[in-house]
Amino acid sequence: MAFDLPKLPYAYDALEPHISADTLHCHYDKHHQGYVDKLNKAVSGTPYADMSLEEVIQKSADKGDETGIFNSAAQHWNHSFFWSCMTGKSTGPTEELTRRIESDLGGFDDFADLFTESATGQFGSGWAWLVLDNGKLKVTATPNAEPPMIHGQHALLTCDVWEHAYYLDYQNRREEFVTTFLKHLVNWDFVAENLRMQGEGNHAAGRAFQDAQHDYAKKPEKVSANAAEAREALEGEEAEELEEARRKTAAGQG
Ligand code: MN3
Repeated sequence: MAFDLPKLPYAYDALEPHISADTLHCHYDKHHQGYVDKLNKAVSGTPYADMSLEEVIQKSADKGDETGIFNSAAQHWNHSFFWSCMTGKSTGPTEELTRRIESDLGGFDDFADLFTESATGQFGSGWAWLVLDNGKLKVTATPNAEPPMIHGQHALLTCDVWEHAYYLDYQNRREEFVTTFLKHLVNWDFVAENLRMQGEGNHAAGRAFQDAQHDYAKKPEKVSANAAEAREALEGEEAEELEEARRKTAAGQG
């Protein structure tokens, strides 16, 4: 099964004046499509061709001779996630998010400073993230294609700080791009949904939600239905297995 480019969740000009249609055409049509094409070519005829995108990323990470596959797969995942992190109708963080940002990061202004510092402090190409790490919110930056999942963290929000993400609109002013992103472009409903689904800290919810994220990129109204399905899945057999695993971990056997 070939990997495909998810549909952009908005029109090319929906993020103007903060991100131009020219940037989105170049970034989505050329860069993201390029990663998908390279990935399909590289996995063709290999065991990777039958894996989910997340499995390809986890299994190719840290394998020296599979760097090409890892980079294309991770960049495909990162970009699919990044498109959903933005909206032309950005509001502020939800109540729950505001509370968590306050308790884990000291408040929204501290979070914004930290996120901007991480994004501008990332030398060369990479990504700035808000992640859930061991149940706590954390701000990080990763180099090149690296996604938080390879460190066992759940991505909640990201900003692409490769030059191709902002150079047409902001030239070398990365900081201005990132502060504009935080102020005008973040889809806080998407971030809140990520927090709600992954806060369980378990594999099944994480996987089900990642599927939902792909659907979200294709069809925004479907995300709630998929999130509900993910929660229901936890009430069946998987929930029992997870409970058993949790008990073992708590007893120090896990
Ligand atoms: Mn990019």
